[in-house]
Amino acid sequence: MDNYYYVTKQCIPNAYSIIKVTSFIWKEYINLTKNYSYLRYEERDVYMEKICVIGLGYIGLPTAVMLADNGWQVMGVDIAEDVVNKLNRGEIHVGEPDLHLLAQKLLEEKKIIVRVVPEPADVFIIAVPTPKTTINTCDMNCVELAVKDILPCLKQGNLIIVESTVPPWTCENIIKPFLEDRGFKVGTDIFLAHCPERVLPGRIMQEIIENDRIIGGCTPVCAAKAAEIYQTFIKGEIIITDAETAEMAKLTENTFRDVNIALANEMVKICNRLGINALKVLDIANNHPRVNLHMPGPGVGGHCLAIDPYFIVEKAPFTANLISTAREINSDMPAYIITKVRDLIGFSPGLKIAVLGVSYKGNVSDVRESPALEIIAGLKKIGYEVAVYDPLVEMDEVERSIHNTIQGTDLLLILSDHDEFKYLDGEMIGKLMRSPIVFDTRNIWDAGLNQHIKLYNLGNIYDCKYSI
Ligand code: SAJ
Repeated sequence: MDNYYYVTKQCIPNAYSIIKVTSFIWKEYINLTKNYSYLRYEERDVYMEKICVIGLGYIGLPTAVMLADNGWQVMGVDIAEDVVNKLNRGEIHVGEPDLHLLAQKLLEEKKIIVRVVPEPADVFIIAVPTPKTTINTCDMNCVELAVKDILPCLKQGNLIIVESTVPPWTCENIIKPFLEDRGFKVGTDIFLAHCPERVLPGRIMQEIIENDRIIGGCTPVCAAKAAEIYQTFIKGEIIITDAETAEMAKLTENTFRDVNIALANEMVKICNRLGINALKVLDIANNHPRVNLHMPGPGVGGHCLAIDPYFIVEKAPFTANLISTAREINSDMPAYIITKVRDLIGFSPGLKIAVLGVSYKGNVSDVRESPALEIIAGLKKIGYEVAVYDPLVEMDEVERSIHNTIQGTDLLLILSDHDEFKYLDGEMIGKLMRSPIVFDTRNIWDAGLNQHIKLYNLGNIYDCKYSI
């Protein structure tokens, strides 16, 4: 940047001053706005009344609920008719603690109206999924469709907020030109901001209020307008920046976590080779005040960590080496677990495995990108008989009884860290299983006094050859 200023200063003295002044205004603007205090609904800009939330999934529905609960008139839109019909019947399809009752109440009171097609509003919040494509790039279809869908409703003064996770420069280089091609000047006619969601599934209803919020405006005015919306329900700090910084910051947060978990998973592989207990190593290393290693596990799933880092790689494929490698390490974990299962019990026809947990992590019902799915499929492919239990997941192959799942099996494989699995009755396991071997990939269970159960985890798995 210094070089840029220097070159600019030498060549075009006026341009240099303009850049400096603009940067000063931006910095001052940030200082002015970052200390926003909680703004009550009545204190808001009166011309903004109605908010249309596009996409009523894990993020859109809780956002619509929070806004409606804080006085906004909310219209929720989803292209999936069954979602709209369910919500109109008061059935809440998102399994998130503390969401159901509040959502039902607001729907009943018509404070949230649900539709398939958007209608004119003052603010449009886009919270649709951005999955990855088969070549690991961001699939922008839903975002593009959402922007196209709101076009007929747009009018001067509208604010569009993108909450969906997107690659850097999406607002500036894709959405803004799209709107400007239709005659709206962003920053004067219409306002555009990226305000990424940062909430943890399982704690969405708390974190949506308490977490600090990044507001990335295409212009400072866009950011200010977006901040005004979030101030009505957010108690955390509002961090104002530009759209591309917000986009990149969001991706960086999830990438940090993915890379950290990859290091822990790689430590497991290395320690297992060296005959050292990786879990003890990580625990001791974390005792250092400046070390915070995450937990190793059967793989990284969900719709965020397993996907978002690719959006950085997509933009800088030859530079994002560490990020790509971390993704490879984490994506390889299901295969590693399958190999360890084979090491543990060998293979012969008729061997039975009970899998506990299908969701991508504990206490959620979400199975998107769940490593458990890959592990279950891989075990079946080898020829093991696999029975699956998950108290939170409704799928055809998921048993409803834990007893039936465990009965007569040769290995109990824990893949999700649900609270229910932390308190499994060792005596019951010992009695029900044909050979009582437990492989706890989440390190959540303790066999206690049940000495006859062979318990393995990612720490002592090096010691596992042919336990049967
Ligand atoms: N996992 C490990 N080891 C760990 C932590 C997690 O293997 O130490 C695994 C989990 O089992 C799971 C995956 O990683 O399979 C992701 O789980 P998570 O709890 O780390 O994250 P998500 O995907 O549920 O939510 C993340 C959060 N991001 C951060 O904490 C930086 C959340 O705040 C984001 O809003 C969310 O992604 C999102 O929507 O982007």
